[in-house]
Amino acid sequence: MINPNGVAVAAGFFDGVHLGHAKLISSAKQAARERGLPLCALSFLSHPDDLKNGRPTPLICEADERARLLTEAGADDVILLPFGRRMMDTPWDNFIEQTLIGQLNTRHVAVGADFRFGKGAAGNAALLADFCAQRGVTCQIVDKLELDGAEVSSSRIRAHVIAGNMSAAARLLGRPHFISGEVGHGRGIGRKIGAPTANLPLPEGVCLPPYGVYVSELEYNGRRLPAVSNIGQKPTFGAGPPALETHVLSGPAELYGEQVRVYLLEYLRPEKVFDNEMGLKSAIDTDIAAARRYFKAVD
Ligand code: RBF
Ligand code: MG
Repeated sequence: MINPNGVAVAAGFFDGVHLGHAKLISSAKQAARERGLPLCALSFLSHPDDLKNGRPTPLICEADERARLLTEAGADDVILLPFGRRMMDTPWDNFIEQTLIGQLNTRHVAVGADFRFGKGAAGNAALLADFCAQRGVTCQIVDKLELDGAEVSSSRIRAHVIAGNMSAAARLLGRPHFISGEVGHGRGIGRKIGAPTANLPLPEGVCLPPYGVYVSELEYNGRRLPAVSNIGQKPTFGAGPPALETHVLSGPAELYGEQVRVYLLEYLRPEKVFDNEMGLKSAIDTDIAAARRYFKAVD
């Protein structure tokens, strides 16, 4: 893991890798380039609050997607450290000494102005800067990004997602919120009623928008296909396990076993119980028409 020439490190949890995180990563990348260092994004596998609170914080995205997004934002390397009792009980100065300097050979470090770290969250940006100065490590403290009169933060985005306010979430993320996973087999009912779907199980530990129907895009193989999705338990057919079902507007997509992202662009309506398949079919036809209008309008 150790890099003989040293690395620049951008440290944070980076849930969702939103526009504020992108600003931090690109500032750090610039500083790294000036020093001829690779930029490493340093984050954790699980959220530090999980241990403190004794329950998981619902995240904007899972760890593997967080790593992918950090790379897309400009990190040359991503390190996700486990966050267990030992890490939680590590004093802030030991974290700098052992992890940043000892393990990673950090020569430059960038953090957000509200960065807290170490036992009891006693470490902050000012203490980090002081300590680094004594060790010949340069330190960059990046102000939080403000947008529409408020700071961009993961917790604000989570609240938008949970409320189904997808356009507000997208504004702060710099892209629509997505759910990713491997397409599984359905029961073929969708095909029978003229709306075949690619189905994803709902990931655990991720914050979800309300059950209902959304204008969406299915990303597969680097292409984003216009679609319409239902999140829920399809109560018309006796409430199964919660799933995300996506119907691609341009035709059937056989994607069983493929890894996809489904971007949720706009909430259309709540999930309903219909008396029969005909009622559901006509509602889905209306959803498809609404999605087509959405894509026409934004073209
Ligand atoms: N199932 C329901 O029980 N109620 C709904 O309101 C509902 N809306 C849907 C809207 C769309 C656009 C799609 C693609 C599916 C919807 N479903 C709904 C799920 C549907 O029952 C399911 O796709 C088929 O049963 C095939 O699994
Ligand atoms: Mg299906």
